[in-house]
Amino acid sequence: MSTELLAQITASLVAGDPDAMVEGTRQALAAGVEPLAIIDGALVPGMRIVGDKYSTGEYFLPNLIVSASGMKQAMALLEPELKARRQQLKSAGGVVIGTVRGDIHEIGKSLVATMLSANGFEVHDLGVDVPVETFVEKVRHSGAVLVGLSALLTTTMNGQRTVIEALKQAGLRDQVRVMVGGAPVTQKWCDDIGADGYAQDAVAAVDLATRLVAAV
Ligand code: B1M
Repeated sequence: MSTELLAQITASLVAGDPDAMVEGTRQALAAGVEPLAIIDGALVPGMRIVGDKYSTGEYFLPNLIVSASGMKQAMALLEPELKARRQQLKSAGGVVIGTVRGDIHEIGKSLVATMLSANGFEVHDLGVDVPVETFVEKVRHSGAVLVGLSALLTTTMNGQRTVIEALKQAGLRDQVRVMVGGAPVTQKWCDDIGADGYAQDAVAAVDLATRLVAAV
């Protein structure tokens, strides 16, 4: 019964049907399936399948966005249940992420944040137009091992360099790895500003984050 429910949730996630996914999650909880089992046994494998299909060109960005949004809705149902049971997701590492100051583009950054969260990272999403000091303070107080900086404008890209410099000034640069991304960002830019890695999309960001955290 629970195996069937989990398979249904995975199938609706892969099919891009958030309503069915949320309903399936509700039914699984009502049937007594543990929230962690729903995450590990249905949602994460489903997101992995979607990511693989995107990587091979079978799925496109809209598929990723719909599935990520369904995953977010399902996680919103599960998080209070997890807290109530005092269960913790096995964290793959803490990540502070945001779109840099002056830039309000949110969709790509949120997609990366959701994919990281779906893959077990403890994500502190600071939102958009994030002041440099907010990144620094969050790194200082959260114990995160990774910082993700998104920028969509050529005029705001330099904000990524500014955050890296501020982390150095604060004596925190050696504690964290810095990952950058966003449409105008390139590997060359990443190297120029002294970031640790560049990912061109949300799936690549999960791979990169996993590698960077393993190297901390
Ligand atoms: Co804006 N905008 N926009 N915009 N906008 C672009 C970026 C632009 C390329 C459009 C164009 O002219 N063709 C252009 C930038 C030109 C440039 O600088 N080179 C532009 C401009 C000029 C502007 C304004 C200045 C327009 C104006 O007001 N005159 C203004 C700036 C506002 C500001 O930020 N201060 C502006 C405003 C807006 C809206 C508010 C209307 C809206 C944003 C709404 C929102 O986010 N809530 C918007 C949108 C929607 C876009 C486009 C059309 C789409 C962006 C998007 O969401 N893509 C965009 C054109 C384009 O990119 N083709 C454009 C989908 C998203 C999933 O992809 O964000 O690239 P993306 O994220 C990808 C990867 O980049 C990567 O993974 C994501 C998922 O695959 N990635 C990361 C992103 N962050 C990452 C972080 C990582 C790793 C990977 O690690 C940390």
